[in-house]
Amino acid sequence: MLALYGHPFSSYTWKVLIALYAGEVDFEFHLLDPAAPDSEHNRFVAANGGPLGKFPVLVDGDNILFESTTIIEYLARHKPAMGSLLPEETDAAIGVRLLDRVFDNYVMGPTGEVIGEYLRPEASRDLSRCDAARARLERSYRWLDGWLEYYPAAGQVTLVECAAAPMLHYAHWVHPIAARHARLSAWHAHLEALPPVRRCIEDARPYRPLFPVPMPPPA
Ligand SMILES: N[C@@H](CCC(=O)N[C@@H](CS)C(=O)NCC(=O)O)C(=O)O
Repeated sequence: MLALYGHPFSSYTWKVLIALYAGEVDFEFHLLDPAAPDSEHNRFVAANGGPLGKFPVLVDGDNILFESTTIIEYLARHKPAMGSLLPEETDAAIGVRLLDRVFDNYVMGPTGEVIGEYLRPEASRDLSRCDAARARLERSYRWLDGWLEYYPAAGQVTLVECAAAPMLHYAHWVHPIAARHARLSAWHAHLEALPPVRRCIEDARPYRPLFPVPMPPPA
């Protein structure tokens, strides 16, 4: 059976969970404990999560993979129920990979910068870095709103939705998606209502007090 090491509050863990839930594939979830670096699960990730011991990590028999995008590509190619996560056709697959990069780099990137700043001791925070990161997020929102004019917004779950849902979820907490981005607002609501995403949101709810940025998260 597949095994996934991760944490229910982690955006990149969600990304893979959404793929697994959408494909209705059986797997074991190995919960990491941020407070117990010496636990068996944490040590496994430290040893197998790449140079920096990051999660999620997927285990499929002898294959151990890290990097959420690579994990999803692997699942799409090796698990028949999950083939639709990545189109077979070359150019369609390139388009999906491009958007995956946009969500990781230009949505989660600045979101992580804001979160990272608030994780510093208050005396050493530089809130001007948060303003700059939020300005970059705003540019990403504007770009995505334009892109959505051409995207089948209510289509099936692919790598695009797996990346978009968690990254927009947390981005919206640090810099709310304004109503003027009408297509992005509507798509964000659509993503949050998808059953695999709903499940991640509910499973993460108990961990919300860990979120360091002082903004009441929307429901
Ligand atoms: N590019 C990686 C990013 C993974 C990542 O940043 N994971 C975070 C949790 S969301 C993590 O491992 N944090 C703990 C750490 O950095 O030590 C991916 O796509 O899987």
